Amino acid sequence: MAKKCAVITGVTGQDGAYLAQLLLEKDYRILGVARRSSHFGVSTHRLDWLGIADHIEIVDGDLLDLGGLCRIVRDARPDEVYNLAAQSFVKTSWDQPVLTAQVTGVGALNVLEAVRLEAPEARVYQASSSEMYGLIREPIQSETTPFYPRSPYAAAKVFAHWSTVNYRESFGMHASSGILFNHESPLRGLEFVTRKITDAVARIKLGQANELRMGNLDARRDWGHARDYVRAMWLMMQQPVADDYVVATGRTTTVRDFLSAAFAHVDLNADDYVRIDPAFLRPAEVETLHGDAAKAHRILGWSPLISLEQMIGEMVDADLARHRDRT
Ligand code: NDP
Ligand code: GDR
Repeated sequence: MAKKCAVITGVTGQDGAYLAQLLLEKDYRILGVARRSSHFGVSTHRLDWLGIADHIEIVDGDLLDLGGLCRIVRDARPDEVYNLAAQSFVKTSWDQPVLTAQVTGVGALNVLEAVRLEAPEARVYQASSSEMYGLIREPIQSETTPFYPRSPYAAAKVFAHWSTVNYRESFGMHASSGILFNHESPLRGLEFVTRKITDAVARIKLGQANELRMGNLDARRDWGHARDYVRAMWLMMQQPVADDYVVATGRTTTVRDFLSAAFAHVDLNADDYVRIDPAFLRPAEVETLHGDAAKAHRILGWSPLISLEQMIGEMVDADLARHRDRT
């Protein structure tokens, strides 16, 4: 039997790397879409970290370029297309709102349109986000909770989400949205709060830094592990009927408690090192998120396997190893 083929946009990002690893274990052929820069080659440091860079075919492509996406889909005739690419950092979206709308919003529509035109039987996964709930309308958010976006990023994701629903309903495409709550790992970008913390904890422990400047410590997030969450993406693509699913742990934690746990992992006290810096506050905040993944449990048979404590330990240990290697 021919191998299944998957196209992954955003393959150089956190989720792209873990998803590629999962699909390789399942013997897929993987085409990873990556945008060109002036530097030679593609930045594959996450794929290298997982030891899988040589097993992925990288193709040049940008979410803003519909023609290029059509070419990729036409040539590959994929079974599954995972749209993980985005301008994904919420805080930057206030500085680059139009770019964020174009990449994170219209870019997703470009992917849907490329599949509709060139391979309409292919199954599409859209990376929707719990940020869409924003100023929450219900204390625990499920697929039926109304959206109230609080950033240009979240507004763009709402557009992409409804475009996905609309292509499913208009054209009968197998297009699903995973409304994923925050998920982290040692491959998380350094600008996101969890990795910023674990990286700083490691440097402080090794005597390479002596403080950590932070924004709103009262924000609450429902944090899971990226490795668990990419499994949910794949499960959605295996269902006979496309649909939308919340993916979350059902546990919500403050940034302050995450900080305490990360410092405690190396026997330090967060209060001795953390300073509040208004530069890290946002024009509008998402104060709290708490997901209800009952539908994913029931229909996909999905549950998270990695606890918050295990994840924090893994992230701090990975950052300690990275910084030790540099000294
Ligand atoms: P990352 O920021 O780690 O990765 C984003 C990826 O998008 C990178 O590969 C980046 O490429 C690529 N990209 C950015 N702009 C373009 C473009 N114009 N054309 C092609 N590729 C582009 O994000 P994550 O892996 O954390 O998240 C994956 C997806 O899931 C994103 O859409 C994010 O918004 C969404 N999401 C993430 C959650 C999380 O907690 N991680 C939760 C919910 C949703 P490059 O390497 O060149 O920068
Ligand atoms: P978020 O993630 O905005 O939820 O989006 P991030 O880790 O950036 O922020 C989480 C919360 O922590 C607070 N915070 C800080 N955040 C950062 N980055 N730096 C700080 O110093 C800091 N101090 C406090 C923030 O205010 C916020 O409340 C992530 C991204 O992956 C999105 O792409 C994805 O859609 C959502 O998660 C779900």
